[in-house]
Amino acid sequence: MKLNHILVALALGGAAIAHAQSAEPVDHAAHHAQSGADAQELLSQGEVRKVNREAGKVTLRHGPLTNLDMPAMTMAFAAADPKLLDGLKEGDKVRFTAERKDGAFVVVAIQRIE
Ligand SMILES: [Cu+2]
Repeated sequence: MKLNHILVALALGGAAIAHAQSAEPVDHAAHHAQSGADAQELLSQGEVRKVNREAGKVTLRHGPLTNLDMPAMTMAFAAADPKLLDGLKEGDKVRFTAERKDGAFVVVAIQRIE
């Protein structure tokens, strides 16, 4: 009887820990589902040179973009969603994914590197 109580307590404790650990990644996944990409899809690295929230554009100094066959350079990208620019400022190091859409280069996901 006593042993059963301990096992129940362990099971409940274990469940609580599992739940606590799963809570953040679930939120994280939901957040990124909106931007259409998760961290593993952030293909490129760069540095924010300018953020133009009114125009929904960000200027990035980026390394080679292998998916776009583009060498390293500094250029402006349109943001697929203006919310992607939230919290970004000049000088931030970022990982991002850019795609070509209708002839324009668009950032579809971007994340600051801490
Ligand atoms: Cu470029």
